[in-house]
Amino acid sequence: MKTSGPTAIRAACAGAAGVIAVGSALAAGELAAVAVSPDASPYFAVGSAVVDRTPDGVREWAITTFGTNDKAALFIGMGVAIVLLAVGSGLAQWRRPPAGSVVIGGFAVVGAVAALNRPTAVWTYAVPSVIAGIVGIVVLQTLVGMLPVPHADRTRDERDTRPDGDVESDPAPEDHRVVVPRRFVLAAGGVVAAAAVLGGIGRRLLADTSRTLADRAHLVLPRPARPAPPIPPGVDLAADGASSFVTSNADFYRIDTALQVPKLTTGDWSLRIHGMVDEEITVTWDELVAMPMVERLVTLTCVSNEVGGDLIGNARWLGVPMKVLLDRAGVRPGADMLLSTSADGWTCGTPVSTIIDGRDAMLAIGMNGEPLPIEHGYPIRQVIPGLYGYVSATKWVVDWEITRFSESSAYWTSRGWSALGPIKLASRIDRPGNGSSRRAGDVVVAGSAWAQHTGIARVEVRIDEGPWQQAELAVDYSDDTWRQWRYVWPATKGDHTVECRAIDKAGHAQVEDIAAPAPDGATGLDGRSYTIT
Ligand SMILES: Nc1nc2c(c(=O)[nH]1)N[C@H]1C(S)=C(S)[C@@H](COP(=O)(O)O)O[C@H]1N2
Ligand SMILES: [Mo]
Repeated sequence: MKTSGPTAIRAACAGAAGVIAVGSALAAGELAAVAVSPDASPYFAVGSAVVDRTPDGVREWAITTFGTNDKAALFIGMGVAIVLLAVGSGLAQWRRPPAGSVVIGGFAVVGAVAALNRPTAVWTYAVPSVIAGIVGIVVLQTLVGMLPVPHADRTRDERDTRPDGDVESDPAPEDHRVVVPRRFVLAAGGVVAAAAVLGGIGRRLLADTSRTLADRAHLVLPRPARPAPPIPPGVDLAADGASSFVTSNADFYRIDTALQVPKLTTGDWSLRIHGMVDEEITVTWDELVAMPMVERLVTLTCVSNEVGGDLIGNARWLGVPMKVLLDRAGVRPGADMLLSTSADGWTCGTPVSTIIDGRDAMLAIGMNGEPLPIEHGYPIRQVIPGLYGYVSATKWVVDWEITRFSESSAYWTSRGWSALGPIKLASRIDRPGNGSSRRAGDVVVAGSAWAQHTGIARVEVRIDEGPWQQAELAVDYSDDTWRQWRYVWPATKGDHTVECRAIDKAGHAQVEDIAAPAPDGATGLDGRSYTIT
């Protein structure tokens, strides 16, 4: 049919109008959020709601598949979903007005509800979504209103012969000649340009970390009253292919629920300690940095780390023992949980016993000789040897409530993860990489093993599920850090598998049965396949 061409083109324009309308709505939402809070941005509020509500299976799949790129994957996924819905709203508005406006209004409601559900929300968090909805609907109605209605391109003959004699409104005269009105193209282009500029300004202001970075650049870390023991030679087997003993800040894994990083300064920061305490106190930055500092190397691990995974890192932390602050407030008898809260509302429940039992549980302000990087918790975070990050390592920490496990739960524990999260004994092969091929002869296999706060006593390796053989251990640094190992394998031609297991200083061997990370950490042996030629 000769009229299908113009109809298809106009449908495409309606779809584009939907995308432009939704894009302008998002741009308006970003700009409006500048006046409220980054967490009030409709886009990020919905993203955070998705993060908070993702079912466990999906989350594990996402972390396994995308690792520390899980946030990028979420943004791409949301982008695709939004574009599809936006095209749909444009087409709906064109075919059956005001259906598309209803869809955009629905988006705005979802945004507002998501924003109001942020832990830090006040009622004004809804405002950016409302503004976004209004802008989106106005743009959609304006642009789609400029397109000839779906049936306007039928010829007069076709319309005259319709049996019910229903006569559609006459299209404007220029519509007979022009498939897409010029003013639609002009208006669409204008809106795109305005949305790109204003939305871009909004996004840049929301993501602006310059105040925090300037504060960080001026921060001079105090000297530790108790420095970390020096690292003796033989601790690092990086030359053999094991992960380097100290992980640089740039290489340190990052895991958190923060789609937008909290942007605090030392001046903004204070820590309120309340709940089951003798005296409620608030600690300011100046008070904190006047306290004696300790420096320790501690290996952090994420509970989501798969067997053989890389959600682990070892850094030199500088900070104040958490016990010092608990003692100032005075923990009342019966309290067994420290519920810590981050500036963005994330929560974490830690056994009080692990803070007062003498281990180096600290409120850290330094990481590898620098102030904490923003994404690792600037200006301050918790580090507790022996516990997975989700029950110990609160970044951007601003609030401590002393409470009881029987009365409170935290972010991950209310999503099915275990209340207690001691790190499980584990080991990993770092080199050679899986699937490598090597010449027959001596092949050096190197890796790491960890059992934080217990320590690694032995690592063993087996070839093709044969007998376990002793690996050589690196010099022991401390029970709170990982320990590297190497094994010189007299490799013969053919395809082989190599597996490792660790034995801790309490005499326990690594659990070989395979368990997924949820609810309290993965178990199983790490193995690699090699081809020897
Ligand atoms: N505020 C905040 N702190 C947090 C988290 C979070 O989501 N928000 N995640 C925890 C988890 S699960 C881990 S494993 C560690 C990771 O710390 P890193 O990103 O510095 O490696 O941070 C912990 N602290
Ligand atoms: Mo984690």
